[in-house]
Amino acid sequence: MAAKPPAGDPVQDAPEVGAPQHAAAGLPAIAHTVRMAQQQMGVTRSVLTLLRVNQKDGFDCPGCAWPEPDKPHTAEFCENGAKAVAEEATLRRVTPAFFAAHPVSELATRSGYWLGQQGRLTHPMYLEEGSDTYRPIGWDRAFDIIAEELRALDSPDEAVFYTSGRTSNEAAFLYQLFAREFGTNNLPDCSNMCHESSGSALTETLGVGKGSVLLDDLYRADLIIVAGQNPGTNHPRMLSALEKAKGNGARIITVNPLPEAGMERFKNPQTPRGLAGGGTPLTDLFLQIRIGGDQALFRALGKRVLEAAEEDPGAVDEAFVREHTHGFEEYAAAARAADWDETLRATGLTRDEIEAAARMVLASRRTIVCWAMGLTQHKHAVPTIREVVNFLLLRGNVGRPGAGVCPVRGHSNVQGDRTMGIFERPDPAFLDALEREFGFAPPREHGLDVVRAIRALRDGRAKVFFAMGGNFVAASPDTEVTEAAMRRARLTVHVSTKLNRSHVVTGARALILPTLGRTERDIRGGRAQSVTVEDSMGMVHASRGRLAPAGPELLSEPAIVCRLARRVLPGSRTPWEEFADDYAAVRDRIARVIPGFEDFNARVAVPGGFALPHAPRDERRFPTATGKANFTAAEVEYPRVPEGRLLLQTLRSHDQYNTTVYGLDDRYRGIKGGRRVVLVHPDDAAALGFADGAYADLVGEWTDGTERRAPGFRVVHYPTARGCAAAYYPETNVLVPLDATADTSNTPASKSLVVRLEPVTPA
Ligand SMILES: Nc1nc2c(c(=O)[nH]1)N[C@H]1C(S)=C(S)[C@@H](COP(=O)(O)OP(=O)(O)OC[C@H]3O[C@@H](n4cnc5c(=O)[nH]c(N)nc54)[C@H](O)[C@@H]3O)O[C@H]1N2
Ligand SMILES: Nc1nc2c(c(=O)[nH]1)N[C@H]1C(S)=C(S)[C@@H](COP(=O)(O)OP(=O)(O)OC[C@H]3O[C@@H](n4cnc5c(=O)[nH]c(N)nc54)[C@H](O)[C@@H]3O)O[C@H]1N2
Ligand SMILES: [Mo]
Repeated sequence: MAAKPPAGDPVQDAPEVGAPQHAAAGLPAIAHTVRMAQQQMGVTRSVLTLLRVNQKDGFDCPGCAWPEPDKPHTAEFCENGAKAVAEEATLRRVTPAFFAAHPVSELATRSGYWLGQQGRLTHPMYLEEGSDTYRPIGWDRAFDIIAEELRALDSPDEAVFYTSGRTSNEAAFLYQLFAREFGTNNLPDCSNMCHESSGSALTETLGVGKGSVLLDDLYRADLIIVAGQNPGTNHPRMLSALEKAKGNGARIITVNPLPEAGMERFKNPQTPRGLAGGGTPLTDLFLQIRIGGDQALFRALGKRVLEAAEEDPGAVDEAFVREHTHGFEEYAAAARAADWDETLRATGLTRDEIEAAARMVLASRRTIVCWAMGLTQHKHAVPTIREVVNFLLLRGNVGRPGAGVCPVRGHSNVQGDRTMGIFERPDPAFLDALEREFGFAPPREHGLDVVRAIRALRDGRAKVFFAMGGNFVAASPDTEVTEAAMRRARLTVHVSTKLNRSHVVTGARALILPTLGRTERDIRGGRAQSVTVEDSMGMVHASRGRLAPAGPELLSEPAIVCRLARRVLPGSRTPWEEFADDYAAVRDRIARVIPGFEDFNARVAVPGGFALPHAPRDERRFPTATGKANFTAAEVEYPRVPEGRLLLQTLRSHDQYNTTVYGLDDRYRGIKGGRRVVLVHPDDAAALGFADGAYADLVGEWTDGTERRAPGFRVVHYPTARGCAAAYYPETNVLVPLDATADTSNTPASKSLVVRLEPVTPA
């Protein structure tokens, strides 16, 4: 077996491995922040910029969707928020001269890390059919090309309009309006790959596809269960909230196949104890679950609650169940029948561990469950999240203080984009409201989500792909299939801040449209404009950039949509010119179309913004088909893995933001200088014959007999759950079959892939 990466390894990757850490943040986090920020922005700009993050008169952090506390610290400090800011506020530039020197065929051989490190895009660029080099192009000409290709389509449904979750409410509202006036609901978004399973499960069971807790509820909870989430890396500010909750007496159960440092101990860099002392231990009980075992776990906890109610009727909140829920009997029968042997097989836990968790559940009057991608990206993700709801409903833990469901969103405005109508299956009431307000007949047929859009491109049923942000080619599953699908398009267009893989795997013609980031001043109609965003808890607030734009050619996202709309829809009665220059006018329309936004401009002017209404949280009203909160009684599912195979999850390192790689380290997991690593339990690795430091290809085995290969990974002996493995995304997206998706939500099942390791022999 090779001791070094095999020759021809596509990425310059030489991981060094040390011991995983047991605490997050502290002084090293500050040191890393300062270094990364200065490399990208220089000293003065770093200080000025970082002081503005998440302040009431500043910009919303382009990092995650975790809410701001009422009184943010002067520097509401977060290492990974700072990296996201530095990535955007960098002083490096990708100019027309850069493109002249680097043909597309060359850029296509570069790693995503290298592409992103080149800096901010400064000019609209055009790749002519048959050409290998992007050339600068004027905005008007760029819009002409898009209009030309859109008009040449046989049907508006041959166009796809993708959105990534950084887009502001105003831009998102205009964008979906444009797509629908053009005539299609083909509005896939990153949510389709992210929390769609949460939205599907919560809409069906509670009537609202969003979380039901506010920050204050976390501070009041007795018990917080964090399942399938790594907040130390992906939502670092959540650790401060958990620390505060613990200070108020909450207990925490962590459910994860990996022991994540951030959930073990938090060294709050804002407190002396966090900087110098040992920090705060967060997790009281760690359940090291097998990948995909969560539905079985929550079913077993429900079973224990029902059994406890036989002695203590108070164990089940009977009044709540009677008054507010539907389907209890059927669920209770299924839960009582849950089989312990199967539960232990599915979860990989011991009976004692589950009993310990059940005691904590029964001792808690107010319980919250938080989750992220560890629950949403499985074949049975939707029934898993429905099971979380069952578990909470039993003890009346929805719609009262200190209790509820808390799906923790990813992108900073992914929740707001959906509220604004970025959805391929829009609610008819929303379309009715658009029709009334703008006087056109919106299309009613459902559009394409991410996976269906890829199939449509692959099969030639979609011909124009337009992306409002994101990196579709790298973020999507089945990289080879997706790239081939993209290359079949007539035209691909990306509104972007940074160079990425999606700019170099293109349709016959391609455009890059450079746009402003969150941190930048947006002057339109002679005035500094602000935009709004909605965080993971349904709080809406304003965001205003302060930095000089990365270049004079950049246009804001709202302005791009408005100019495009006017060019494509010359007869449209929508006042696109007015909207482009006055975002408050857009907000006035949002206020008239979307419930909860009444008086939008006035309410968002208040520092801190406002909370959107949430019927289950505010009034225990459940706008579901039954008018009640629905228990569901699905069969318990869990992944079955053949002998000699592992179940692979694809996850994030500490130095990346989705497809944007900031650096090659994963500090908390003890990995340095490389990303092609696969974490395997030492006993599994030994049984398979892989020493720590050996190299292997990851070979995915899909149910239809096809295989997919990701070459050259260093095997790292790591304390993950038995039978499980972990490796970083997007390098492993090549292993995710396009058809491997969650039932109902159609989210790629990128957290449960059956793989075998094949030894790599030195070249
Ligand atoms: N710095 C930074 N911040 C980010 C992002 C980023 O890339 N970088 N991405 C943003 C986005 S879009 C999102 S969606 C979020 C993602 O936030 P997370 O969901 O925290 O992201 P992942 O790295 O995918 O981590 C998944 C976690 O679930 C665990 N897990 C995997 N499978 C299972 C399972 O079957 N059961 C259980 N119980 N646990 C499991 C993994 O071990 C891991 O701890 O973060 C957002 N914030
Ligand atoms: N295997 C695997 N695949 C996954 C996941 C996984 O866990 N495993 N996670 C999935 C998840 S949760 C998500 S959310 C998706 C992410 O999918 P995407 O949202 O499509 O991907 P990002 O990497 O976040 O997009 C980065 C690009 O966005 C652009 N950008 C950044 N800021 C702005 C801005 O303000 N405006 C505009 N217009 N552009 C901007 C930059 O050009 C940058 O290169 O990936 C999914 N894919
Ligand atoms: Mo996400």
